[in-house]
Amino acid sequence: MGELLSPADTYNFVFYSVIFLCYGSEYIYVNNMIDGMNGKIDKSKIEKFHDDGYIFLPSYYTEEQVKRLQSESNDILQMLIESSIENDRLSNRLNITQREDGTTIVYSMSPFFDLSLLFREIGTEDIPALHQPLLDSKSIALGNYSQLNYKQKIDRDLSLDIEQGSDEWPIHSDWVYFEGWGPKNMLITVVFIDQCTQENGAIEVWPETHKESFTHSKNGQDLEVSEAEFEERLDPNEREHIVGPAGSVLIFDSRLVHSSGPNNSDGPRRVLTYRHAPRDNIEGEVFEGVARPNPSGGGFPVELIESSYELEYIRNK
Ligand SMILES: O=C(O)CCC(=O)C(=O)O
Repeated sequence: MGELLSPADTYNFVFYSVIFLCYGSEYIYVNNMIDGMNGKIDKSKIEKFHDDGYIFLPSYYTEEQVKRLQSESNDILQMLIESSIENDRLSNRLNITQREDGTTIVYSMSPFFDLSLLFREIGTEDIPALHQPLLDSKSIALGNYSQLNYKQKIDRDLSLDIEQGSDEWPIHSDWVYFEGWGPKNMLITVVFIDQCTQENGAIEVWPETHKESFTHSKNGQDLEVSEAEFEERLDPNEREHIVGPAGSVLIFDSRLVHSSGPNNSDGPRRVLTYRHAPRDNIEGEVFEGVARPNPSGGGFPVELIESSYELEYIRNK
């Protein structure tokens, strides 16, 4: 005859089983959901980030938050265009080009950290929390190297000198602009203010290219992967278009090769592109989650000049 468990043993068995079911399963849960914002950065995303060089979080921000992003972008653009007209000079924050088809298009705008508390807080609070599980470190926003890429047509006559160009971004890695002086392990984080589609010029990435380095050549003011390297080492079939709804977030390693085509739609294709680096890799001062890496690489801070013109416009309104 087998031995029966004593009442004390039965109690212990039940007690420890309950403890294991509660705390054991929580332990597994905690380790699968590596403390990302809203649990969105899980282990598989961390692996993808290291393997492919990027991750994509569709609809990260709610529709309500997207409306705030859009209205902030509209207000800033209106202020910069109106103050440029009022002062009869194009704001140095704005990069506006005239395409071959005659369309005037706002390509990019920077710096913006001094113009928008909303955009600054996204860069100093939301994004560093998303980066934490990817970097294992606190990330710091590089304020003067973050920009808003509008890809937005302007219908009115600005009566200002606008250079001929295009709204395409050449095939490049961002790191080549910083190599030799910039903080290591930089990340690029793109917040979709509008839906991004192939038609309106969504960003395209070449997965895994962050593991190699590519020779770039000059194309006007931009750098792009040299033609020979493109032919030899990049397969257009491996390019991925990162399409998704407004409010989505794309995070990629600054060495990843990427580009984007023209906006052939009628609406804007706006994205915030933030540059961040781990705190330990930044030399120089950090203030409230923002750094201006040294040397700033851009001469005199643009915002210190531009804000005087912007205030003049607001005062005259
Ligand atoms: O906004 C885009 O379409 C691309 C931006 C980009 O490539 C960059 O900022 O380096």
